[in-house]
Amino acid sequence: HVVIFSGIQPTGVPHLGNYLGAMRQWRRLQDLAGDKDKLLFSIVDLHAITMPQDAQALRFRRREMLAALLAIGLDPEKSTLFYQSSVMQHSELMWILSCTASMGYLGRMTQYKSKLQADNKQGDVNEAIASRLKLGLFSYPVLQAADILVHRATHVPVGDDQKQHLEFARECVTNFNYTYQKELLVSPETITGMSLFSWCRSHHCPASFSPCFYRRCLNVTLSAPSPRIMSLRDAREKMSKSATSEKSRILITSSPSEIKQRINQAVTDNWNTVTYEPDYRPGVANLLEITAQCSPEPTTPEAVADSLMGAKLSDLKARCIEAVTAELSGIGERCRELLERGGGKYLDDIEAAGAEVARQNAEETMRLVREAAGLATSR
Ligand code: AQP
Repeated sequence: HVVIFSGIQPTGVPHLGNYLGAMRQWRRLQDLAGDKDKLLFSIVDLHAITMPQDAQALRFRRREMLAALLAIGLDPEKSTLFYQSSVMQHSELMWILSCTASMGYLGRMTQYKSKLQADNKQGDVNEAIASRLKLGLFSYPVLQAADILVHRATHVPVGDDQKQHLEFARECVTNFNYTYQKELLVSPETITGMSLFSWCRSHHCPASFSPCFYRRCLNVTLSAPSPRIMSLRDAREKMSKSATSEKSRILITSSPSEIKQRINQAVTDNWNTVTYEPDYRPGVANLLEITAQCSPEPTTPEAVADSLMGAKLSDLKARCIEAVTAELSGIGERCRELLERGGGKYLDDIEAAGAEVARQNAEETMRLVREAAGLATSR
């Protein structure tokens, strides 16, 4: 059966990019999953500390992220929700995978390279950059691979920006299984329409079989493939929690007036028409993508642009505001209410229960891994 794993860093309130690129997909998969399918969603605090974090703030942000996941509709009865640092097996497997992972491959990761370039802009020489960059940032994809592999995930729904890291996780499986001569770790699929289609076929899931989880997932993922949502200030960069300008993002807890303000202030260009040309008009293309993603019926940015032929950019912005406001309606209130419920105890109890399930699941893998690697198995 299917094991779905994904994670999100507790580095601030999630934004529209996190929501459309990953979290909404998680909710849809949860709603489609059968009794035997496992869904695990982790708040990955160990990843968050690859950048400096204040301990107190991190503790708060973990809870805040849990509240956000519940507020968008994840149900702890159906999905296992837990903090990464509650399940030490993630870090243990990371070390073991590090021993067979290639430094060369890690060095080619675009996320790492973009951090190098960001530092380079400040005019430093390479040696100084290398000494300032931390090992954790370099080996981040190994921990990400461990997160997935320790739960024997078959499918990993992530945003478009994470596809390269998923490739690396598959590489870790090959290296580990080859080194220890055992088909022990499971190679995960990135969830896109096509990957589910091939999974479905290779598992002889007949097209006529209904209700079939894979076919239903396929419909969802094909009708709304994972988009990459860009910054509202500079549409060549992705929308990000940690970008300095607050105007660059829409939080999922934003009020209707905040949504309106952000979209009205979004940087576009000087042509007062609506066309979908991502290479020449990235700011307009981003608003079209957001509008398409938030439309009640599945549609594409091209179709939204066609429906606005002859209209002005202010018409596109008005359409975008309407769609986003409807999509995010109620999330902010639910989130605030959950954070306050029982003075935080409600959230802590949900996490404790999720962490216990995740620990048991991870331990099943780790027993086999320790055995295969000749490590101590008594715990
Ligand atoms: N702009 C985006 N468009 C689509 N998907 C996105 N994701 C992130 N940004 C976009 C997806 O959200 C999931 C969780 O991301 P994360 O918090 O674990 O890390 P991130 O990708 O580094 O996200 P941020 O918002 O940019 O956080 P910071 O600023 O803390 O680094 C992932 O599946 C990601 O693909």
